[in-house]
Amino acid sequence: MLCHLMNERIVRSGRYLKGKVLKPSMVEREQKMIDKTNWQAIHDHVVAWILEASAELRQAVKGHLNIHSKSSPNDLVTNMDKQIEQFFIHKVRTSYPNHQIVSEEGFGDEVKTTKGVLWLIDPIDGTVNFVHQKRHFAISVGIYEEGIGKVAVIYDVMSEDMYHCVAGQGVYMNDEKLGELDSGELKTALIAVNGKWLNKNIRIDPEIMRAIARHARGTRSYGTAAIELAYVACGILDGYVSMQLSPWDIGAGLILINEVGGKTTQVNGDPLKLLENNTILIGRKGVHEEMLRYIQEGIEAGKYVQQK
Ligand code: 2AM
Ligand code: CA
Repeated sequence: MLCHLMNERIVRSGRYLKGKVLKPSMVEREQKMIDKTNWQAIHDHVVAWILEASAELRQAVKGHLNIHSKSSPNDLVTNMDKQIEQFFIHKVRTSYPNHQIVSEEGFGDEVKTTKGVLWLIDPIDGTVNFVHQKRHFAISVGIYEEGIGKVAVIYDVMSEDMYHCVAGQGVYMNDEKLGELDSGELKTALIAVNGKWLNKNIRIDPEIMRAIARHARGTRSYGTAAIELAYVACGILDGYVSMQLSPWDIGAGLILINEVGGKTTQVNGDPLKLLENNTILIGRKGVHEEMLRYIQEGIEAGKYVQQK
C-alpha cells in the first residue's frame, strides 16, 4: 500500500524518487519497473511449461490413449487432455496463486468476471486430430489482465512450431518476428472454415457460408481453432469463420491477431465475449469486412444466423 501511494505521488508530481529529483520521463520508467507485472517473465514460464508438457504428448501418441466422448461422439477427451490440464493448473497455482484459470476439462476455477489476471488454457486443442492423426494439435495458453490480452502462446506439438507474444512487443513464430498484417481482398484470400458450416446445420444458413467460400480463393480446414488462429496471425491464412468456439479455444489466438492488427469479432460483427462461447469472424482488414458483408447481406435477406 505504501509503495502504491508513493508511486501515485511520483507520477502526480513527476519529481521525487528515493530523495532524488527526476525528470518526468525517468519517473515514468521507474514507475513501470516498480509496479508492472512482468509479462515477459510469465511468457517465459509458459514457454518452459509448454515445452515440458509437449514432450509428454509426443511420447503419449506412441502409446495407448484412454479415449472417452463428452457431449457427442465427436467431442472427445483423453487421459492426456486431463493430465496436461492438471499439470498447467498446478504450475499456475504454485507460481501465481492470485490468478484465475478457465480451462476445457474443468480443473480450473468457476470464473464469473474478467477482473484480475485470467488464464485461458486448452491443454489439447484439436483432440480429434490428436486421437486420429497424432498430429495437428496444439497447446493454447492466453493470459488477460482486466480483460486485456497480455501473453499468448500456441504450440503445434508435433511440428514444434510456436506462435507467441507479449502484448506490445510483436508476434513471433519461433524466433522470427512477424510484421503487421496488410489489408487484403477475399478473392485472393485463403479462409479456414469447417465443412460442417457449409452443409445444413442449426447455426447458420449454409448459403451464407457458401457465398464466402465461393468468393474466396480457397478454403482450408485444420480441425484446431488455435492453430487456425495462429495461421491468420502470421498470414498463412487470411481469415477464419466458425459458429461455435469456447474461451479456451480462442483465448491465445485473439491476442496474437490483435497484436498484428487483424480483426476479431462475432460473425454478426459484435465484439467477442471472453468468458462465453462465441461465433467467430477473424481476418486481416479488408477480408474481414468482405466476409462480414456477405453475412449481413444474408441476415438482411432473412437467412438464419444463431449467435449462441
Ligand atoms: P477441441 O479439440 O479443444 O475440443 C475443431 O473444429 C475445433 O473446434 C477445435 O479447436 C475444437 O477444440 C473446437 N471444438 C470442437 N467441438 C467444440 C464445441 N462443441 N464447442 C466449442 N469448440 C469446439
Ligand atoms: Ca481441448
